[in-house]
Amino acid sequence: MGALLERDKKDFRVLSEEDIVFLLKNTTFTRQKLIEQHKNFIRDCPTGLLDKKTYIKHYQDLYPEGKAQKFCNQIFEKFDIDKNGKIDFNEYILAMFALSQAIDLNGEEIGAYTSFAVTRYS
Ligand SMILES: [Ca+2]
Repeated sequence: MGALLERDKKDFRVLSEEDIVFLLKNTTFTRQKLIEQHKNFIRDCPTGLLDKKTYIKHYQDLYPEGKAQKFCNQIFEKFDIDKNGKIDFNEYILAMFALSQAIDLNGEEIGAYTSFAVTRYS
């Protein structure tokens, strides 16, 4: 988990070889898919970090009648692994992988989060 813990000096806009190796080891995504996803992620999050406010706004745009705030807080906090208040690319990919494996979230949450992610980053 070194790539997740040693972050003080990290430039979150850059997808480093260390990040790629870490994500290849911890997910089933291919190198090409990671590079493609990173381009999309940076297009939407130029700093390389997705903050909760932006995440909630995107969700509200997609589901204007939903109760976005509470739902988004739960999902966001679950995937903000280092608890710095932002989701970086590694956390995003680990979240996408976890959701693709359908672990410990109920079906409704998986459906809604996946819809958000697929719309934004595919
Ligand atoms: Ca984080």
